[in-house]
Amino acid sequence: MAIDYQERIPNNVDLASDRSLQRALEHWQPRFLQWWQELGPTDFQSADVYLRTAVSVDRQGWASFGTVKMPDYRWGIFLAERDPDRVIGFGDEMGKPVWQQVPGDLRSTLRRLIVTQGDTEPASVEQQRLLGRTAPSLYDLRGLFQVNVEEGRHLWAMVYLLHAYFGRDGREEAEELLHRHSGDEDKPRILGTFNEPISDWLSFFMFTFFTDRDGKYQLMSLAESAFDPLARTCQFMLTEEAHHMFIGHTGLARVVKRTLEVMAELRTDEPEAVRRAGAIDLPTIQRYINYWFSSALDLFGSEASSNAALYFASGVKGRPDEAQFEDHLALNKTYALDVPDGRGGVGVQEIPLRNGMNEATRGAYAAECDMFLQRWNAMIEGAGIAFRLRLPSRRFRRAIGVWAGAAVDLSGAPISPEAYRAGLAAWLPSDADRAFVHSLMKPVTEPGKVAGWIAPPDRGINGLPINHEYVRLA
Ligand code: BYC
Repeated sequence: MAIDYQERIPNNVDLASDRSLQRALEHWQPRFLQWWQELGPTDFQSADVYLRTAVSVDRQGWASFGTVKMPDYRWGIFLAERDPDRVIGFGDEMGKPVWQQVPGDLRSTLRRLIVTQGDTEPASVEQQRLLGRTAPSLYDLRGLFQVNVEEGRHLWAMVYLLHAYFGRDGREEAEELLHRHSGDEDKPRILGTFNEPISDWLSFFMFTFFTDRDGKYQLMSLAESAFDPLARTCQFMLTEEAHHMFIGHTGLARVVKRTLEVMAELRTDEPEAVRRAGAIDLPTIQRYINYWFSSALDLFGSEASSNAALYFASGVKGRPDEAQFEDHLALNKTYALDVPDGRGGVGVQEIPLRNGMNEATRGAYAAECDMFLQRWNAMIEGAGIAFRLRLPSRRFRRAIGVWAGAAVDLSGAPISPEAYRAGLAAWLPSDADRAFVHSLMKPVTEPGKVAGWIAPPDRGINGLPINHEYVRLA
């Protein structure tokens, strides 16, 4: 169904035919806009931004680009087309028709997942709200705002499901999504990472690289759901999400590129010399990777999870790209899990495969992250420098799961609590690192110019040149 832009809430779900749902969402809309004004990107609400907006859910030509003031962005409800023949692709209900309504016995499970997913979207906007003040270029400023408006739309995606399928409880949860705030002591966001401030652009690129990529994996899992409206919602969210990760990996590649240029100019690999020349030294980039990767790993949940087994068995949540697996039942199989053995070593525990789904997905995620690190390592090697970027072990600095709180080094080897505490100071960004990175965060607002700590992008947006005025400041 085409997207109806005549409506107050653009949609392709025929909202006009369900008056009470339409009224309920129109009641929520001004609250969302108020939240956007209060906790969305600060300072730039009246700037003209070159943004893309979804105009169709077809794979080809789904977006249109144009200059918009952010509060006028058309946040709407877009689901991928329905496949009338779709059947459940995994678990105990495999082969049966997918659900168009929420089964009574899975109501609270599904609601909790949708609320958890929904909560991350406004959280990330809140985390990033001050970043516009220090953007390294207008190109990057536009990228930040594109991410922000689309995370706002992803909130709409989850709020639609809550309103349309969960009655009064759903409406209450939708209100709560605007009441919890990132970092709020009394009402924090649900998942850990989403309460950590993102106050510099290196962290922003780390976040869009590591955390948005968790988002991709979670959305891919939910896109397999037997609850068809959830699956279709997530399928379309993934289309938008790809650009967020693009911002992350190209942003980090540009940071590394600039650092290598400065190292070549100075003929040094001395971190202090690199810093004095206004670039970010490779060891600091490594410490930021250690921090953001370990933080993102927790977002996959515990290694051994009875929740994950229930999601899989019931059809609520599958594995990313479930079709690529041969066996969609995952019964009578085990997953060999590394666990602390309680004596300072590592043991192996066999758990039912269904309980190990979080860990299997976390493994695929880590492999994808590593692929990008190897690309950057190829750049570093090409520059003749011996340093290599590495992902820390999946056991490192965990707060969720069997390794939560465990004293391990970057390679995952158990160490004494004293060595761990001392090691953390060297492995994670120090106050001095953060102060240095912050000192580089000076806004660059002249079209085509880019801050000295990051290389320019390879190309502009939607075929426009890099020096296009992507944001016209009011
Ligand atoms: N922090 O069996 P467990 C994105 C809780 S990012 C705090 O280990 P389960 C985006 C858990 O809730 C993707 N609590 O885990 C990115 C449970 O609590 P209760 C967001 C945590 O349930 C960038 C208990 O621990 N999407 O989209 O198998 C920008 C035991 O649970 C954490 C989703 O998360 C944590 N890290 O899996 C914008 C998808 N981890 O119920 C957006 C929806 C676990 O005992 N969520 N807990 O009180 C899920 O699928 C699952 O809830 C999780 C956890 C994968 C998060």
